[in-house]
This record gives sequence, C-alpha cells and structure tokens, in this order.
Amino acid sequence: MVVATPTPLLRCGNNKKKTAAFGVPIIDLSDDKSIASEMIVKACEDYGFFKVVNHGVPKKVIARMEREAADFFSRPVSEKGRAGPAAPFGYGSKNIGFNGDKGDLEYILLEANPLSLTQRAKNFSNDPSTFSSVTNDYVIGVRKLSCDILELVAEGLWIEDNSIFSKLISNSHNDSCFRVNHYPPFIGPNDDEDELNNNHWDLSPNPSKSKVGFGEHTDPQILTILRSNDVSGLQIYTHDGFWIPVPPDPNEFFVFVGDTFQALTNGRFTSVRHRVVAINSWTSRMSMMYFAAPALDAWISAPPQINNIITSNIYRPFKWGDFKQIVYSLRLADSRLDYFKNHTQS
Ligand code: GA4
Repeated sequence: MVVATPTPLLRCGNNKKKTAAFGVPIIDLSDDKSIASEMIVKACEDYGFFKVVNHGVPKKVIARMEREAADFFSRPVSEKGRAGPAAPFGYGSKNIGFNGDKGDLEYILLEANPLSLTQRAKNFSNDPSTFSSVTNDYVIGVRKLSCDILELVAEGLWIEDNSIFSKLISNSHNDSCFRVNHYPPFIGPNDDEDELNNNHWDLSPNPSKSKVGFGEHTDPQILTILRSNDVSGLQIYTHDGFWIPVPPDPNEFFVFVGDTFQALTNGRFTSVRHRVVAINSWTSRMSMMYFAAPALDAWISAPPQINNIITSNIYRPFKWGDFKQIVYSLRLADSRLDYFKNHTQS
C-alpha cells in the first residue's frame, strides 16, 4: 500500500519556499503481491523513487554494518588514508569520480562481491574477517531485496518471465557495488524564517548558504537501495521541478531507479535526480547504498513487452560495461543516457 507522508515541497530556481503536501510513496512488501507490484510500477513511473517497509533485511545485519562503518570513519585521518584513494574503489574524501567533482564527505566504495570484499577488508578493519563477513551479509540482504523488487516490477508490467530484470543482478558476474557515505556535522548560519521552515533552507539548484554533501546526479545502475541513519540531507528532484527533502528513516530502505532501468523500460521509468545537502545537525549523516548492476558484458535493451505497437526504442542496445565507461568519463551531474539515444529521437 502506498501511503502519503506530508513533506514540504520546495520549488527549484528561486529561494522562496513553496510548500505543498507531498508523500514519498511507501511500499509494504508484506502486502498482497499484485498490490505491491502495481504500486511499485506507479512509484517508478511517477518519481523513480520510493520507500520499502517490511523489506526482510534483518535488523541485526543492518546494525552490524552500521557499526563496522562507523568504527572505520572514527579512525584518525592518517589511518583511513591508507585505504585510499578511491580509484574508484577504496576510501575517498571530498573527491568524487575522476573529473573534478567534490563533495563535503568521506566514503568507502567497494565491489559488492565476496572475493573482492575479502581482499579489501584488511584496509578497513583490524578484524578483516569480521568486516568482510558483515559487509557480505549486508550485500546478500540488499541484493535479495533488489531481486524481490525487480520481480515485482516485472509482474506489475505484465511480463511473463518475472526474473527478466532480477537475473541481471543475480548473475554471478554482476558488477554491483556498495558505498558508505559519511557527512560531517554541519551548523549553518541562523535564519529565523528557515527555523520556521524545518531548517530546510536555500534549496535552489546551486545552494549558496548550505553545503553540498553530494552533488546532484542520477545513479547509472539498475536500482539503488539506500539506508541512512537518522540525519536528514537527502533530496530528490521531481518531474515537475521540485527538490524534495526526504525525511530519514533508519529502519527502512529507499529505492532509486537508475539510468539502466530507464533504458530497460524504454523510458517508462526515469532515473531520479538526487543530492545530499548539509542540513543543520550536530551529528554526522551516514548512508549506505547498494548499487545493483548487471555484468559488464550484459546487453541492456528494453524487452518487447515494454512497448506497445506504436512505441519505438528510445535507446539503442548497449553493454553495461560500455555505458560504465561513458559514466566515468563524464561529470557527476551529466545526463549520460543521452549518448545511447537512437538518432531518430530528438
Ligand atoms: C554515482 C553513483 C555511485 O555512487 C557511483 C558514483 C561514481 C563514483 O563515485 O565513483 C561516479 C558517479 C556515481 C557517476 C558519475 C561518475 C562516476 C562519480 C562520477 C563523477 C559509484 C557510480 O556508479 O556512479
């Protein structure tokens, strides 16, 4: 069932706040399958974003991952630095990607497969076997959640083979990755009007008073599964031009449609633009993202069932590995899928 959680809406493009009721779609995975699948498809079409409850990932698995990551970030800078630089995997601070993007954060980026997690664990913990087993358990939990969601999507789209999308990421050569972001506490200048507006201030496209934790972008993969602690900062951009603050919820997961899912659905779903802006808080924000990606040599093209007779393919088929190469050659905020548009499309 999708429930509306009222949240203020902030129009992009000026500093005046326009508020209206908005609800992040909430999908209850314990609901009847046909209801959940219909709701997920609608949320993917309308926002490319939703929250899942009754997700099945054990609380203990989440808590242990949170503890391991917090332990690592609490270490001295000199020690953490030994796990870097992120190229793209490892420990990173301030620099995002290879083309000059910066953010006010530090992070860990890892390949989400058991072999690589085992090999890298020694850089992140004095007890590498615990670190790799905790991370692996978390990845297994969120991968299963991604597969459940992708199967529900296929059902909601009336595709006979309900594993058509999920098999791309359950494939043993999947290129999924796992990231933990750590944003420092931030206390900004005092502003009475802002206080009245829940401290959500200066949410224009280029915020001047607030600090950008992670600049606006879409995720290139199929799906992203995000979980954070209780500190806010995440915002999503809606189809009608609003930046919306997403209230954090440490017990649940948020799901983002990525560019590859946009291509797999021939644009029926659109990847959601999002960013993290530092909001007044004495504590740091920590978020964990699982980016569900296919194997490098997997072909990405929309199955014929997606299109009705008159719809032509917006994108030409591409391999995930080729798309990924383009992704890393561009800046964070760039629209990467345009490179794979069919020439007949405007
Ligand atoms: C955004 C989503 C994931 O965090 C990520 C990021 C990657 C990186 O940090 O190395 C990228 C970014 C992300 C998209 C554009 C490129 C690549 C930084 C960057 C500037 C791990 C991913 O897959 O793409």
